[in-house]
Amino acid sequence: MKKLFMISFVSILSLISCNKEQKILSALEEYNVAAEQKAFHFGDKLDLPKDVLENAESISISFGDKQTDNLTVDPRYFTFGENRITLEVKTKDGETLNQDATINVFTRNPEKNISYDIVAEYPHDANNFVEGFLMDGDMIYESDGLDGSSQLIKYKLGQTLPAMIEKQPAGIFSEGCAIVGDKIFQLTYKNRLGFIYDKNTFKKISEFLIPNLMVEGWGLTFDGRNLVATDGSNKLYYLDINDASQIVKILSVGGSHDIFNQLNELEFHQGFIYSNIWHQPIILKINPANGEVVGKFDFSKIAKPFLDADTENVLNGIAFKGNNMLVTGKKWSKIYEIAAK
Ligand SMILES: [Ca+2]
Repeated sequence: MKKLFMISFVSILSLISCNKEQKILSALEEYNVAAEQKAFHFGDKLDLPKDVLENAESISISFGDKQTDNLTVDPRYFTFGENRITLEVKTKDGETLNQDATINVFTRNPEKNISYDIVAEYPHDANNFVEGFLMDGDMIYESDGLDGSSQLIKYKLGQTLPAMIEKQPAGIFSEGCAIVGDKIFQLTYKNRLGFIYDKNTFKKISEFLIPNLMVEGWGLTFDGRNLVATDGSNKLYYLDINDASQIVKILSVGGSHDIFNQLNELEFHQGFIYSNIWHQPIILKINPANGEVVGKFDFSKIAKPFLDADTENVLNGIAFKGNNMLVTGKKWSKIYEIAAK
């Protein structure tokens, strides 16, 4: 697991013209070393060293687009995960010292390990590099990736032969998909494009540009109001269903010990967002009210034979069949039906 308990201060602009300023800078450096193992939580004070506080006329935190003089990890300014800030220290001598810092914020409550039973297994076409996966009625809708084999398919759960198939041109690498009414939205990985298909005919209706703030296109789901997308970070991007190139809001996801930086395939179910993590056989249960990971499924055992065959054949498919979860992965020959305990 990726653990980032790091806080580092890098001096980018300073007027090291007197001892006091050198003292402040070395105090910050010492603080940096001491704080390296520290995990921050909302409400924590940024306990800057005495030498800094005593010699400062004022200290503020800049986030680039916003600023505060409250030295607290305030959720109005900080998000879960990595926060890149600049500390602006105005000394009593009238000098300004700017210090870049990274503050990593975690949830206070540990996520619950959710136990489960495997209640059924279904076949899955082992040629398919699954990137988007959902169930609607008794049909599975699936978006498969890789250049040259990207496609949108639908098939009845229990069968592998598609009832409908839309092969996509070489050069397109398809990613997550979601159904909104009679439309299927589909993301692409690095093509900066999304597609909208008619759910019933698979006829392409239109395209949209993936918002610039998203690094890449990864997972996609629909929460009943907005599309929700991932881009390989710990962020959920809420997109407008009437213009999916518009971001409605961004929510950072946080764990109690981990920064889950590679949220991938998604599914919204009964008020929660479920996400798997790229190259980890786990699925997170996320509270969309605040981004907290409240639960975690460990699918190491079912993922193992597929990963043994190829380390890229990772778990990457979450759907719901009633209250049971369906789980599959890239080039997996099976879909597992899971009942949470
Ligand atoms: Ca899904």
